[in-house]
Amino acid sequence: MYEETFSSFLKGVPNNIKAVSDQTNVNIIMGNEAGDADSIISSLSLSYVNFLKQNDSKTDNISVSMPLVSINRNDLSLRRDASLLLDMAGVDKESLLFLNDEVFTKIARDDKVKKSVTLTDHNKLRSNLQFLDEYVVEILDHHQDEICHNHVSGESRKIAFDNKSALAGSTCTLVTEILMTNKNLKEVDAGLGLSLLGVILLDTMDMSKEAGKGTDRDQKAIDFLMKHTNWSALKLDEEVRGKIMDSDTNLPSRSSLYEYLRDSKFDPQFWMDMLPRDALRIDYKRFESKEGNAPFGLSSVLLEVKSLVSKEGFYEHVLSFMKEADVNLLGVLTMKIVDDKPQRELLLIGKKERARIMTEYLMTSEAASFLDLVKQEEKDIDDDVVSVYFKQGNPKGSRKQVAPVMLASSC
Ligand SMILES: [Mn+2]
Repeated sequence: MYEETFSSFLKGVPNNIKAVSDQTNVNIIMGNEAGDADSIISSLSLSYVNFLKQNDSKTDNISVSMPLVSINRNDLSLRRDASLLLDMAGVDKESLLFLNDEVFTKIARDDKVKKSVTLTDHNKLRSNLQFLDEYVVEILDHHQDEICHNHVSGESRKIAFDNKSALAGSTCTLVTEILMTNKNLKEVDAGLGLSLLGVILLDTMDMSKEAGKGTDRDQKAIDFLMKHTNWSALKLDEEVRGKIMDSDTNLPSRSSLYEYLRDSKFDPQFWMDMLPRDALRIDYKRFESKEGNAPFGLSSVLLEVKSLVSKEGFYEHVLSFMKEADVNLLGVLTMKIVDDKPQRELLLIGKKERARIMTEYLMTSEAASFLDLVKQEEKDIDDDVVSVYFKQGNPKGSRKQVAPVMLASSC
């Protein structure tokens, strides 16, 4: 009997970890540093899906799972979509483990603790966790392979990315695929089904053709979750139920669920009220060459450039953010939905020479041409720093496409 639900399983994790003996391996499962809904939910859900599998094969529990929310505890409230989804799934957010929790930092830093690391939604440890390299045993991702942790290979290295595009719009699709191979599974736990479905819909923009994110694999995962989840067990308050469930079928309405989550994430008031610093760090990733050279940062922001730069103290926040993040080049990728289509812009801020070389590369190189960037304006921020504003013609070019182009420029 597998009474453990997604939410009760997660609630039990801190106690499981407290109870580990010297012989037990702690499997840390974590998403990427941007810590978006996909990163958070793929880590939590993979942990539970593994638990279901382990229960089936009746192996001894020599490994305990430690799913991590890969951001600081106080930052979850900034991830509105993920936060809402966890609430709807009945997950107690307080009992989750976060990047800055001592439970994690102690285990990560203590060489005597037996441990392994599974990366979801990224395939290269963030720079300040590189010391965990030797412990990485598994990768489940849909970003371009950065060819790191090369001791992880074969079945353990699942990277759904090929030729400039992701083969799955969401890591949660890959988690669902693992669930689909579990032959003994009779139905999918309601909280798990809702969490996975919600993220896949967010990441593929409800399989929008214009956005070009969703693939056949995402479609299959969506169909599987819709059909096999025990939706009747979902405990929702009446207001939310009215918003996301179809009252005739008692199944989630895909478009309503998607819109509800999307609106929470894009809420213009939420973004307008936010400090510039928070807008930059809410969905931020740092990149560097294989040799650790030429680092740059990319922040995804759900506001137009015009509104973003009009925030009070924007450029002061940018300069101090870049200093803290230790990068002298920062790209801000903005997106706004207009008529169900993403509209994208890029604001490049950096040391004059570097920003200009990068601008030149983005405007003229073959590799960058598919992004269809058109330079609008260049402006000095101070004696050393310049900002360059572009409109981006290609609505499909998100960070997943822009980052490899900038990395390849080696400028
Ligand atoms: Mn993802």
